[in-house]
Amino acid sequence: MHAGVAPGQDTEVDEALAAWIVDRVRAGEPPEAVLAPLVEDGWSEDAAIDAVERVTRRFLEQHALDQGLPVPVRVPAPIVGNGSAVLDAGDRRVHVLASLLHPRVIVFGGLLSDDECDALVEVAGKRLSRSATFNLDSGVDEVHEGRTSQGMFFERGADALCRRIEARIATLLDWPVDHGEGLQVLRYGPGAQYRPHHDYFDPQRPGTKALLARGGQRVASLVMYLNTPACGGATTFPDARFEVAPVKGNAVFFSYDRPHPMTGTLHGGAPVVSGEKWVATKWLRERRYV
Ligand code: PD2
Ligand code: ZN
Repeated sequence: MHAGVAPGQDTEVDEALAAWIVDRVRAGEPPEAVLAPLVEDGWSEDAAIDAVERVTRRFLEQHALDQGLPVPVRVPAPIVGNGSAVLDAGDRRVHVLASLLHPRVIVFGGLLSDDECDALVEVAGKRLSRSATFNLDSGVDEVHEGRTSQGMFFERGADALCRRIEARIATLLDWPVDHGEGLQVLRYGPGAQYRPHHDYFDPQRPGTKALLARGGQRVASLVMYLNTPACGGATTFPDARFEVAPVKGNAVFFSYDRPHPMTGTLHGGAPVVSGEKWVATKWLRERRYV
């Protein structure tokens, strides 16, 4: 079968075995097919999984470095067993309405109740100001014609409602509450939009270092729709030619395992044609966000 594994041997992976694992993974073999021969050779299932994950991660890291690309990191993801359409988010069951592997995008149904949406709009509505964009060259927030919404930030854990939603998101995405930024609420009036952008911080820009010191990169975004606009306001993913219609209580999640356009997560908020659009955005960081 392959070299380097003696029966009963548990966690040692020699070069020949590592090369065999990488070959199988690169050939697109499913995880079971890579694990089975190891288990047959006397590995425990846990040790085999650990070895395959370790070798694969090391290969991906080296491959990224060789290509001059940022190294991929672990990202938030719902625990989806057997393609289930309903997920347990702790205090609420959330539907999976659509799922794309590349870019990694999931549309959730019923993440927030109508009352929760209304309450966020009510509280945030009193504290809105014109949305700014952080300029990574100058290090200051600036108003930008590509972003014509109004918005405000809650501190993480600001009130009972924020804490409840944060805990639900943490359960749904299997990512600790303390790795998340506070909720941002945005209001788009007629004609307002958010031109396509990436949510991660560009590693090449001078202002990025200071932002990374507070919890590392952003690795995922969750845009929750707090109302259903009369017309327009979809969240668009131009690379995937995919757009998500804003529907009250639903949400679109996307993750990016490295700060690079290859993740395909360029996205924007299309102009609102009539009515208004309200969203709450949650950004998740690699590490504890302080
Ligand atoms: O409101 C949206 O649809 C949207 C689109 C793109 C929000 C964000 N980005 C964001 O908050 O980052
Ligand atoms: Zn965005």
